Amino acid sequence: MKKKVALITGISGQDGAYLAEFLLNKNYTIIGTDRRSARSNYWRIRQLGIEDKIIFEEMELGEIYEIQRIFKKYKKIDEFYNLAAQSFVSTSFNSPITTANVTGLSVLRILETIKSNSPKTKLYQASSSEMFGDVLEKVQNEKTPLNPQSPYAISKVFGHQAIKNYRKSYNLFCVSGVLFNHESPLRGEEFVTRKITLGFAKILEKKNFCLELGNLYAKRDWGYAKEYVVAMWKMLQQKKPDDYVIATNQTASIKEFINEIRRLIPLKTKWIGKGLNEKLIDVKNKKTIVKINKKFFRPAEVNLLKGNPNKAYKQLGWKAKVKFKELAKIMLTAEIKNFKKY
Ligand code: NAP
Ligand code: F7E
Repeated sequence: MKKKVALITGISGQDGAYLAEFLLNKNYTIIGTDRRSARSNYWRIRQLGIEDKIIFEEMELGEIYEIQRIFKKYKKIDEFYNLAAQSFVSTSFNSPITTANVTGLSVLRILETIKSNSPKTKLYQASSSEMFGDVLEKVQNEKTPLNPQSPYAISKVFGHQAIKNYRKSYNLFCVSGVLFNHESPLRGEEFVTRKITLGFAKILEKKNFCLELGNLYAKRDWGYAKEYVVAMWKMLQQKKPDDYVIATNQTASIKEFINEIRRLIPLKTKWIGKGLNEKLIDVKNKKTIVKINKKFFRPAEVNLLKGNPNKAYKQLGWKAKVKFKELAKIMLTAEIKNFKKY
């Protein structure tokens, strides 16, 4: 049987790396695309030991001609996973137009290219729980109304609606995975879970490091990225294209995530103070190890996310095994191991 060909945009990101690893194990040929950059950014792929197994292509998502060029070059692309995005919510407030172009409009460029050049290609779009924003239902599912609170989330809503529209209008096999936060040791250092695990590894190592954070009380439904990429693939193996929520159905605040880390480390710590003066201190020497910095607050916050993944369970047979407590352990353990290595 001929090998299936999958193209992954955003190959250098967390999900791109895990998805490539997963599909390689399923014997796919992988074309990984990224934007031109002066620096190679393949540390995740190298860490997974799969760099030699991927065909890398430069593809500027801002140019429809670039996407068409890749389709002309490869002729048969069975599955297209669109994971590239300006994915950091904070940055989207400072760069809203770039975010809308990359994260939102690119989806339309890809859809138009598939419609005209390769209508049999199946498309996965990386939608996001951020689209629920200031939530209109306590637990969010595929039918929950969207109420985005950032330029990032607005851009994702655009992509999400474009997928639905092209599926209906042109009968394309295109799906959206509405993924809730998913983390791992390969998470970017700017995202809060990784910032916390890296921060605590530094605290344990250097002793005089202080971790500065923003809003400790926002709640997220945190899962493990390695499990979430499996759901992406499953969505493209269904008879009919559809959208799915992927989540753990558990929610916890940033403070609760830190409290989980506190249970894992050999330091006696205590929360003191309130509001901007809230701190975590080392009980023994009274040093501050976590403090609040206003600069990490967002102009508009998403306070609560909790997903209902029942549809994915029933139709895809997918269920999250790793919940946030185990995730904290996986991430901290990897962080400490990395510190020892270097
Ligand atoms: P990530 O680690 O931030 O990776 C994003 C990828 O997009 C990187 O490969 C990055 O390339 C690429 N990218 C950024 N700007 C680009 C541009 N202008 N042109 C082309 N590529 C660009 O994100 P992730 O966590 O793997 O997430 C994958 C996708 O799922 C994203 O679309 C994200 O928005 C979405 N999502 C993520 C989560 C989550 O919790 N992780 C949840 C829901 C949805 P560089 O290396 O060059 O920067
Ligand atoms: O923030 C709060 C912050 O940046 C989580 C992306 O993958 O998931 C991610 O978006 C929460 C927010 O992720 C800091 O205010 C407090 O409430 O880790 P984050 P995110 O914004 O939820 C969704 C599903 C995506 O689609 C996105 O692409 O943590 N928070 N203090 C902080 N956040 C950061 N980054 N840094 C802090 O110091």
